[in-house]
Amino acid sequence: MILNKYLLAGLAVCLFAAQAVAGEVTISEAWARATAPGQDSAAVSLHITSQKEASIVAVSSAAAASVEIHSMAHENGMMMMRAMDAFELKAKQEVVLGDGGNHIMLVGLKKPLKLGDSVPLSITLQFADKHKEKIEVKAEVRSLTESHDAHMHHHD
Ligand SMILES: [Cu+2]
Repeated sequence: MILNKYLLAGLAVCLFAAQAVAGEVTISEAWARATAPGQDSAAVSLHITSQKEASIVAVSSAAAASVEIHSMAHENGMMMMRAMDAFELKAKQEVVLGDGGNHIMLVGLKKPLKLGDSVPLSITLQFADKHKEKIEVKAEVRSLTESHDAHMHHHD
């Protein structure tokens, strides 16, 4: 049956969607932690490398009402998170988002993130010459106890 064939082709694409390459930009190791009951926001970790200087100007996801890029900074002895309008990427330098530092935040999750789910993200980059590129990536949902980054998220 033709329909089945298309569905299978779709699945095969998803298997390696955790790594996305669009022209000059490589994104890998995209993942999010499964949410705890009542949690309606979640951080997404990923590695991103751009061959040219660029900035992340927008992130969206069908899984959340909005997606923000958060910076982390120590202020008056407290760890503060702040939404950024754009996140700069230097040429050929891998940036790790989420590792207890700057991260992508899904705000207003439409449903809890469960182990084994994948979260679609669409990341828009703008280059120095003003051209924009949109990259689709799927973040794999790992278990709640995944200890990749130790910091806890407290919004509000
Ligand atoms: Cu955050």
